[in-house]
Amino acid sequence: MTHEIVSVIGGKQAPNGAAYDSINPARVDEVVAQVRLADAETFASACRTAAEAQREWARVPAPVRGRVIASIGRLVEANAESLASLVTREIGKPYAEALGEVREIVDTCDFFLGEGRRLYGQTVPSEMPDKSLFTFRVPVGVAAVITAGNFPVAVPSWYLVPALLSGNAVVWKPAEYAAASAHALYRLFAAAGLPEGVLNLVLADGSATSEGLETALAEGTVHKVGFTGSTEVGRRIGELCGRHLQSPCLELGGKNPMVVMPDADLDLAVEGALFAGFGTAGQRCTSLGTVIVHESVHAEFLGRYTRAVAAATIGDPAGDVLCGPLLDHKFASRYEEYLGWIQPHHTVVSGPTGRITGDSPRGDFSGDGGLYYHPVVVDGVRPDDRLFLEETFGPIVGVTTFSTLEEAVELANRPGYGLSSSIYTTDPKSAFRFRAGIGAGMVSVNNSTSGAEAHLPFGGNGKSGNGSRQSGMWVLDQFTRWQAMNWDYSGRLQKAQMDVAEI
Ligand code: UN1
Repeated sequence: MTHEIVSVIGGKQAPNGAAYDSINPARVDEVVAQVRLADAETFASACRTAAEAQREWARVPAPVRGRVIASIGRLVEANAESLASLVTREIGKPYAEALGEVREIVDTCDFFLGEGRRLYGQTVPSEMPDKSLFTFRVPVGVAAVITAGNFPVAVPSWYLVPALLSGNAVVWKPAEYAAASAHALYRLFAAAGLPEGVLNLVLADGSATSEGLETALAEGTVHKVGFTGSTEVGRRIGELCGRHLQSPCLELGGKNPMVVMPDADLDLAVEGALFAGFGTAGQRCTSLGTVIVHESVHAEFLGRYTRAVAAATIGDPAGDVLCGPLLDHKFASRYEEYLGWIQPHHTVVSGPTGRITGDSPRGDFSGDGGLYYHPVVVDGVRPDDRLFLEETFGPIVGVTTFSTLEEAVELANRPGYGLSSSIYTTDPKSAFRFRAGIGAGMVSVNNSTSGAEAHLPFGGNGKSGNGSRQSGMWVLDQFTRWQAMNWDYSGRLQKAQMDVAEI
């Protein structure tokens, strides 16, 4: 069932380029789609097409644009199973999670369809009589949206839906290894009645994208870049945008801590650490990096955690498993490098590390032909260790101990990321003190570091992003700009600051 997919610009298939095979990471010999990768000029021309189409789209009343968003939500819902199956097949995400991911698109549409009838501006009192002041949200223009493949359909929708709703056109560049899922989502968006050129899909590699983006920024055909991916690439995009006086919306990596207090419900904490560490094979930007556990419950927590990890289901993501394969070859080899950080003096408490070949330890599946890795728990990770400081993007969790909450907060902040965080405690004082001290954009209490809901602000600080937020109403500040209007009906020239009425 291999099919070829190409970029779609202005509703038309774009010229073919270099070939790329998107594979099924559970069976690496299976090609899910043959992708044609566009060159830099094709990316730049998509931005020109979008800029042209955006003028008309911005004139469509926002409530009507909201109706298109409603149709997108309905279409995605009606095709949820097939889209989720494709996501599972292309990136190895367990089916239940893939279905949840599709659900997140519907949630996002549900939230924004009504925003078409709001997009509120304000009326503001003037310092002068017979004069009214207003604010309006205006679209930025064209958004270039560049997304990772670990959430190949939900995270793109966090950008696409609000950007389109608020009157922007979009050029979307998904990850090559998730191109088929992206293409399927693009088709659902297009089928909902978006005019041609308002949403364009460009399948391209990183270097063509950065070259094309540079041209578009210089030509003035891109006005906002939304990027989800690594800190390293985010930094390059930030530099590129900065040269053109633009601030991108960046959602980058994480090294997300989970603090376990002495009064925590340990079974709950173990369950949370299992899902956060090994769900999505540890490949969420919100995945758990390090458990920071109070020294008095460390031994008990570790015992229960390692037993839970040993019993976790790994295997074919089409089935009911916690942990499937890694996303693709590139991620697998990078993760193997990370595994190389584990020095002889590290204490791996979970059993074997590395690729699962042949029958799994429990004999319930064969790892042959898939990018499956053993889940790894390392105890006694020191705060100056790479394993403590750097994002690993794979199924590995470090464990370390603390004695006071202040120390736990200090450890939790130390890696310099700031995306998600979590504390397990039954004492509200500890929860609020942790919240106040942590540098992360998101804090969970008695819940996993991953699994944010679609209508809260999602995003990070430090190495996790530039403080911009996706999701919920906050993302509108990324895709609209405030325009101020004053209207003087006094019939004379009233000068601000100079003609202020006396009391
Ligand atoms: C990501 O990995 O880029 O909070 C996003 C979560 C998901 C989104 C993760 N809703 O884990």
